[in-house]
Amino acid sequence: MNRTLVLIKPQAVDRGLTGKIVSRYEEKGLKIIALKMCVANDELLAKHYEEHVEKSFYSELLKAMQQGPVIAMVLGGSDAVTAARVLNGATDPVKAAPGTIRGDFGLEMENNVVHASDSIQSAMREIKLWFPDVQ
Ligand code: 3AN
Repeated sequence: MNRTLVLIKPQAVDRGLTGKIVSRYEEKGLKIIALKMCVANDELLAKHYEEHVEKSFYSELLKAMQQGPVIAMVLGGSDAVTAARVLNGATDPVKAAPGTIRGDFGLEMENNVVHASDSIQSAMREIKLWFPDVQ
């Protein structure tokens, strides 16, 4: 049993996909431990994407992540980190397999629908950033 941080990105929220996407995780068996809707500020995103801050695509990523509210969730379950990554599919939605969230709902790298922590360590770090009050 572990926990992971999932974000539904602003463009997907704007497209009205929140319910469908949340259902994918719930139907898999992952439990929602915390959930909120918020507009992420520069500081939070710089910490969240610390490995990307210096990269050429960061300003586009920042713009995409701030074009509206995100849905942030803590999901828990048996190997939740891996389960959420597999449900999400490959980072590039064009290459993501059909049946995955990105494969079914995304077309552009900058708007790849969802985020999920890539390791248990990242999950612990990201959950603290987005949900400082969740134990
Ligand atoms: P993942 O979200 O699958 O772990 P990361 O951590 O490599 O992928 O990338 C974080 C986010 O940065 C992606 N979700 C995507 O929106 C964006 N991104 C990554 N690589 C690129 C790229 N080459 N061009 C544009 N955006 C990118």
